[in-house]
Amino acid sequence: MTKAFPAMMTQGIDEPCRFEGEVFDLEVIEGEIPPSLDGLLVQAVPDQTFPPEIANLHLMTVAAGGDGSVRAFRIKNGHVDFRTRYVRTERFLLERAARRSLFGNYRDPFSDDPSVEGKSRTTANTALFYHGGRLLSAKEDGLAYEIDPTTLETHGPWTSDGAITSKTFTAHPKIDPNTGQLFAFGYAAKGETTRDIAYYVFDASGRLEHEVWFEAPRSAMIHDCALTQNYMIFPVMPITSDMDRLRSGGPHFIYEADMPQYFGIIPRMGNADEVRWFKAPSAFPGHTVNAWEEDGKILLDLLEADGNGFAPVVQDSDGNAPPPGTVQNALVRWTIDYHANPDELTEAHRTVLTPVGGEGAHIDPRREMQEYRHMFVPTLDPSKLSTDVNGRPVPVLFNQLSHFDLADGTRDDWFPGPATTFQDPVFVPRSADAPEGDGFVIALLNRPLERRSELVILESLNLSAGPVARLSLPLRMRLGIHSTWVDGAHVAEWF
Ligand code: V55
Ligand code: FE
Repeated sequence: MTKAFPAMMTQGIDEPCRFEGEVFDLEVIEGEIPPSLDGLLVQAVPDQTFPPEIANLHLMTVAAGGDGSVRAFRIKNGHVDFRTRYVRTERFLLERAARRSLFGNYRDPFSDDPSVEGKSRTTANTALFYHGGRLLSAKEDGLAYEIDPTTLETHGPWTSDGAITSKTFTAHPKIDPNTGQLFAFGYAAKGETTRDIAYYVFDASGRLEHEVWFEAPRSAMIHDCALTQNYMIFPVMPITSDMDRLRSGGPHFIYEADMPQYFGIIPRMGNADEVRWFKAPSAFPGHTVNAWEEDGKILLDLLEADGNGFAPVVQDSDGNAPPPGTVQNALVRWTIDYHANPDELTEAHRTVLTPVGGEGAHIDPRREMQEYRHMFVPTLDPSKLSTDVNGRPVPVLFNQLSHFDLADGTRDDWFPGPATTFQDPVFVPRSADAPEGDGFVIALLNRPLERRSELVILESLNLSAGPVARLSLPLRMRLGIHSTWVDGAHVAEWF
């Protein structure tokens, strides 16, 4: 590599890691790894391989554009082994062959080197999911890539035997725990900034069962979705894309404060003419938390922010973003009657369950598609921010792990001390028949001032007691995106 990374990409602990390899038997520095834990914690990490060679590097490129790297922790018999390896996307292989960056800004083909025109731009860097015996890593701008859960080798893009013709595939599909079916979609399915949505249902083995193409009301991000017994729901976010803006060097997404919130709803096996678009007062939907049906009505729980939830990496059309700490979010419940409600939903259809101040909630997977009680989510307590020796703020995303008991209306937080920031945790039930929410929360904890990372394991229903095990990692773990737990039944012994 003959160039240095730009300053925007070398800010402390989050500078590119660029490392592939393994660490056998991680060091336990406190407590004991629960011996019953058996599985694989996998995380998708954007990790730029080569310095971008473009003039106007966007913040979204820095935060979310990097090559997908898979981090995996194999936990079994009271030990943890670690591996990390890049996804061999088409893009990764092209850049590696050239020994330099060929792709430019986030979802902006106009900023690429002409030699890669028409090549797949996806980095598969956002989330992993396990379905039909396959571990898949996805970013919503391209197809998902299949990864070997032991070696982390890449088997190539997953097309379901050629059946997936959408150019894109969500990083957040949903699996019906009862049938094993996979419900997925791609937005911008006919190419960047198109309004086309491809909706797919796959059987438990990954064979295509149902496919519907329809159009969204706007060309905007649809990052997540929700599944009930009878419906699939698509919350549209108020960050829009536009081909002319992209062509003239602008960012892929801008935030539109006055855009309504839309929920697209299709019956599971429905057709394009059965899609209903419900319009709701302006808000910024984050990740969904759960959804189910009661008395024929859809109950949709999601995190919702009252402003630009992607600030500062996404800005409004004037280039502005609200200062940190000014956008609030909450767990809200929408109650929607697909048959009886008018197209315009109101506050009457929405209940605020609790303020949250965090993102990326996890529930007990055994409660998906039904009423649930426990939610685990990393949160930020803004009164506990730190400065370094020069008085500069320590960059912290989430400084607590929080458990919300929705039945009691209580919360339990673990604050690990000053200048610490959590990555996306997982929840693991203690056993197949343990009560809801009883198990472990496992998370990476970064210490930016020390450029060090730890893996912490906590009792899920007693987070404030602190970890039952703390492991020290000999490598810096730059901020990744989503973590997923794969049960040990699906993962071979590594060693
Ligand atoms: C997100 C992350 C992405 C992306 C779109 O966390 C949304 C949200 C890492 O890439 O492409
Ligand atoms: Fe996400």
